[in-house]
Amino acid sequence: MYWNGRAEGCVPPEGKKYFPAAVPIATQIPHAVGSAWAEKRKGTDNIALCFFGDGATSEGDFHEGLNFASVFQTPTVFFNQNNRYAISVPFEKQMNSKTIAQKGLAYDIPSVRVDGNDVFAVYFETKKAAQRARNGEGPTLIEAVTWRTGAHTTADDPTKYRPDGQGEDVVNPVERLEHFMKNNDFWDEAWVEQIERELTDEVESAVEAMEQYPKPNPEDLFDHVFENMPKQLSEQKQSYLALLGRDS
Ligand SMILES: Cc1ncc(C[n+]2csc(CCOP(=O)(O)OP(=O)(O)O)c2C)c(N)n1
Repeated sequence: MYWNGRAEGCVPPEGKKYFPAAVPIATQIPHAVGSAWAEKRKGTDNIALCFFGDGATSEGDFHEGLNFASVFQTPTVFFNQNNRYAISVPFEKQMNSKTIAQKGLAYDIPSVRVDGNDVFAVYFETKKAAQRARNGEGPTLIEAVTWRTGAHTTADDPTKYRPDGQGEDVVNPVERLEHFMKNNDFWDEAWVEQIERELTDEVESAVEAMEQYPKPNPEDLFDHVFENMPKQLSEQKQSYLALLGRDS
């Protein structure tokens, strides 16, 4: 729903505790710190788990968020997906830091760098960090080093900026887990087929349900940004609706 431009896609399903996706890079970081701090003050054992890319760590929001989390010892797990590119900008051109994890140390936040394509390492470190947060031991930063296998978006063409062959040696984490399971006799073909069938059905019925909805309302792009719409935005809205042949 979200990726089809429907505002309903911003509403978490019943019983799930998550925030809508945030398109402005890194704004989710102070949100995660604030919500974790609120939970701490309320005395619950809820924690906030926050995901962001390597590019997000070049934003002020990342640094403000980490500083605040450290000062107030909020139960926040910062999970960095370092896929080595912020769209077309490689890690090395974007920062002089050798790692993302070292940025956490500046804020005295326990920080760890893991192979992000190793399912077990990611699970183990995330679980440990969540436990620390729940125990009142404050925030953790996890840097999971991974690789973006495709383009950033449908408007992006990585062949324009990535050297030929770069990333070819990266093993897909799902395939890696499959090898591990097969080598250790955990692989059950019938079970795998059943899971694949169930998940395909689930995804197909979700797509069908989404397709029943009318097309997104173009006014939603403008209406939920400010409580009182500024003049410039209002003008943009009018001209966009006029372009679509509609009046407001
Ligand atoms: C504040 C802000 N500036 C610029 C953009 C445009 N933009 C979209 S994705 C992106 C790169 C993000 O890089 P990274 O955090 O490494 O995430 P990933 O490449 O893994 O998606 C940029 C600059 C944006 N969405 N928000």
